Amino acid sequence: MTMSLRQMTPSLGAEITGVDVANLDNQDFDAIYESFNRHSVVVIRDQNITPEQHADFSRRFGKLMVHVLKDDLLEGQPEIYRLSNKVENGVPQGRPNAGQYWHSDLTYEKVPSKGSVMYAMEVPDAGGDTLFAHTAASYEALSEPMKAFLSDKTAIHDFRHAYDTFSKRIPGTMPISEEVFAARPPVEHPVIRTHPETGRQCLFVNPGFTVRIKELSYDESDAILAYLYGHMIKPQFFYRHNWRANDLVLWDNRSLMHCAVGDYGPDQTRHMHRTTIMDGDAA
Ligand SMILES: O=C(O)CCC(=O)C(=O)O
Repeated sequence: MTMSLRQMTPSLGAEITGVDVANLDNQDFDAIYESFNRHSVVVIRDQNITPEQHADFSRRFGKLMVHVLKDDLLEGQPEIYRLSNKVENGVPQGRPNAGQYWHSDLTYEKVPSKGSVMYAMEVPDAGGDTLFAHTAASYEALSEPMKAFLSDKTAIHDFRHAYDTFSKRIPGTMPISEEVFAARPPVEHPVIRTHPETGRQCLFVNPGFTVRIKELSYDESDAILAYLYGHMIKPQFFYRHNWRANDLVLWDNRSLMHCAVGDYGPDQTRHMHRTTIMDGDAA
C-alpha cells in the first residue's frame, strides 16, 4: 500500500489514503505525525480497527486521558469514550449529542489535551458533520495591539460551563451528576499558548469550557470573548468534515476548536469512538 496525502484547505485539514493504522511502520507513522502538526486535522480513510488497535495507534502520539464521564467509556477499554445515539436492548451505546458546541477537548483539565482520535463506525446518511476552526490562523490574523492585549491574560475553564450553557438545552442529552462536576473544579490556562511543536501562537479559549478572562471585569470579559469567538470561526479558518464510515480522524486540540453538528434525526445512527491524547506526561 502506498500512502497518499491531499491537503484540504490552506489553513487546515489533510486526507490520507493507502494506510492501515493497525500495521503502520515508523516511516508512515512519522509522516502522519508531521501531517498532524502541519494540518491539524488528518482524515485517514477506510480503517477497519478494533478498539484495542484504536487505543494502540493513539498511544503512539502520547499518553491517553480517561474521560470524566465514566458511563460513556467502553467497558474494558477506558481510554475509549463513546459518542453515540445508538441504543441496544435498551442500553445506550454512548453519549448522544456530545460536543454540539464550539470547544477544544478537555481544556477544563489541568493538563489539557494534545489531540483526539475519533473513529466513525456508523454515520448518518446526511449530516452529523464536525466543524473545525484553526486557532493559530485566527490568532495570526489579529491586529498587533490585540495580540499584545491578550498576551498576558488568563482564562478560567470549567467542565460544567458547557453543560449549563449548551448541552442541557439539547433534548435527549443525558444529565451529569454533581459528583462528576465536583471531580473537575475550574482551572486556569493562558489565553494565548505557544504550540509546543510548531512554535505558532494559538488562541486558547472556547465557548464550551471558557468561563471568563480572569484579569477583566465580567462585562469586559464577555465582550472580548464574544469578539474572539466570532473571529475564530470566520470561513477562512475553517474545515467541515463530512464523515464516512471507517474514517479515523485525528485533530490537534492545541491548534483547533471543533463543533459537532446535531442536524440528523433520531432515525439516523451516529456511532463513534474517541481517544484523547494528553499534552505532556503529567497525570
Ligand atoms: O462528535 C463529534 O463530531 C465531535 C465530538 C466532540 O466534540 C468531541 O469528541 O469532543
